Amino acid sequence: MDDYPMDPLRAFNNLFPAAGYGSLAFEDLWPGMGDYDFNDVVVDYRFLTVTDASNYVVDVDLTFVIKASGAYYHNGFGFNLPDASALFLSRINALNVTGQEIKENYISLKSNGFENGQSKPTVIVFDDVFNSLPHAGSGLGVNTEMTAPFVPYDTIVVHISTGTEKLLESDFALSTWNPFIMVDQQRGIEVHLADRPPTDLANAALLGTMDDDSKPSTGKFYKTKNNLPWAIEIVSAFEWPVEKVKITDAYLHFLDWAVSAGSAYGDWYLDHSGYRDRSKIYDKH
Ligand SMILES: [Ca+2]
Ligand SMILES: [Ca+2]
Repeated sequence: MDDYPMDPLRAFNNLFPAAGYGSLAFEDLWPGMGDYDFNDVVVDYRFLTVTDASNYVVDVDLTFVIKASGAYYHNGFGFNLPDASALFLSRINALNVTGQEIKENYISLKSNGFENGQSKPTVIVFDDVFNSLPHAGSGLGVNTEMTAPFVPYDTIVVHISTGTEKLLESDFALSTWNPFIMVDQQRGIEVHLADRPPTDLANAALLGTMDDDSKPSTGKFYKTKNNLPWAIEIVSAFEWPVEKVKITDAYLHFLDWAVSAGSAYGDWYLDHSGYRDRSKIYDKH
């Protein structure tokens, strides 16, 4: 059952999600609603954790496929690991993160590649999406307008090595990762999935302003009064709306899903009859 029969250090591959890629899409005008087209940053992800015969983590490859940036803003993207164990935190200086695409001047990293000033392990994957998806010369952003040229997707692989530390997959707790964008190179403006808290470097004074109804005391984050989110995560490839078209006009049950706080139409993103207006979904590859 060994995935690496010829390698004494490596034994097993562990994938998250278990099959295929997960997909994230963000709105970047938080705490305002913006145009709600959910294509301002679109990123797919898959994490490969390699463990040895004793189930200790040897290394982790986090693959990110950057697909669209329908935005004026030069947004960045990262994540933290809110449930990393006390052991992980005590050993973090011995770990090493490589492969990020950090080219601007607003991110401060420790020498081992994790972000400075964070109580939870935090990795910044890229600091400006347009470094990955160069603007093609026409259109607002990249890969959201059918009349603009298609720009090939960009893949970034972030590698975390454990050195000689003996950490289990459960010490990383990758499955409860907390991804976010940073808006237009302003480190303090983070946009997270619904009910996921900001990191230590976010400007908490923005919570609960404008259209945002975050209430940290009750665990409500990054949702409007009607529970509309600014970021979504689905377990298959997300086909995003074209520029400036509301997701609620492209995905006809998105609103039912959001206002029900997820209890209705959990499959809103699938291609079932009556679920989509295909003319409002970007369709260039
Ligand atoms: Ca938008
Ligand atoms: Ca957009």
